[in-house]
Amino acid sequence: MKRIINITLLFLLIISCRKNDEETIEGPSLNDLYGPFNILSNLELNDSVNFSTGESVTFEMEISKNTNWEIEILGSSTGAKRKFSGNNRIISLENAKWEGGADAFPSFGLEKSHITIRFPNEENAPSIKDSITITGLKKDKGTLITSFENEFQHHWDFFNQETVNGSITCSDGNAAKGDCCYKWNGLVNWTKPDGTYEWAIGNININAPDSGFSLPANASTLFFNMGNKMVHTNGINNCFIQFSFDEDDNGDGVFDPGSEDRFIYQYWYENDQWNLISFKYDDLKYDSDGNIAEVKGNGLPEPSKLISIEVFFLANAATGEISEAYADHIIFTENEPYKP
Ligand SMILES: [Ca+2]
Ligand SMILES: [Ca+2]
Ligand SMILES: [Ca+2]
Repeated sequence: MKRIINITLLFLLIISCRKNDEETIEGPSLNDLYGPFNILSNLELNDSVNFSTGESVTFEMEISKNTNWEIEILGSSTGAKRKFSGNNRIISLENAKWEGGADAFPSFGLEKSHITIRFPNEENAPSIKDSITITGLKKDKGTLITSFENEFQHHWDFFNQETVNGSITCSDGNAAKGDCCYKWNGLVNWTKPDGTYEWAIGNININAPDSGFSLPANASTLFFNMGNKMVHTNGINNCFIQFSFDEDDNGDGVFDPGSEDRFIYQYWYENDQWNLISFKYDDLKYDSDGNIAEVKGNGLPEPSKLISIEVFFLANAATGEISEAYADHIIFTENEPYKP
């Protein structure tokens, strides 16, 4: 009896599959899948794009079949990169609309951008090359604290070891965004009086102007973001950036380290490229082990009370190496991390 039911089920299954086959008219045609590769309509781009006015670039092409395609955009002077990929026959604003962003730091500048379109699975397909000049940058969403483009502000502070240069540098092609960033470089190779190796290289205190940072109040939807690159350094476990976020909990206009919140966040070296450090401001209430952080104030991360951000570069002097690091583009964003 069981066997008969199984056979009946199998029969029904075959019938239903057949029925489906006959009625299927949606989905790719055989030509879309296996036909010859041709470009049916060529890419046509304007010479320039001004992202600051809301313009965007749409890559529109039609090819004869579904096959993998990749669009790569490369900033000629910044080296910024943006990639799109897909496997549809139609390339359009649905799958290839560029609004001026990069996949990671560095960001695009006002520059010529080289575009390459490839079809990696088609042996005889040409790679298509074009270019477009960026005449206006995309507008950042969020509250920009600084991108170090406007010189050292009078209300900031800094410290460098005697053997370290730490300052804003411009026009050396090293910024994550814009023309300038903050750079530390120097050799610190001594021990402290207690015999342990020195780690401090240099720091910068981004103090709020008298008017405050004007941040949104909700810590649970606010992200802190900064670009960071550590090079010529001591590698994994030997260098890091430490942020201190000082809050004026009682609102008297000064930070009292004995009774107010100083939240600490450490970002340890991962690689020698630009990285986006990004985290939710509210997460500062936890330490790196996920426990409630020990602070001296009310223990609540409160963006509207933030009065100073310290960016501190530390590296292990025991390695005897020159330490070099860059910081750029400190910006708060709402609901999601910054997009370079
Ligand atoms: Ca910058
Ligand atoms: Ca205070
Ligand atoms: Ca607080």
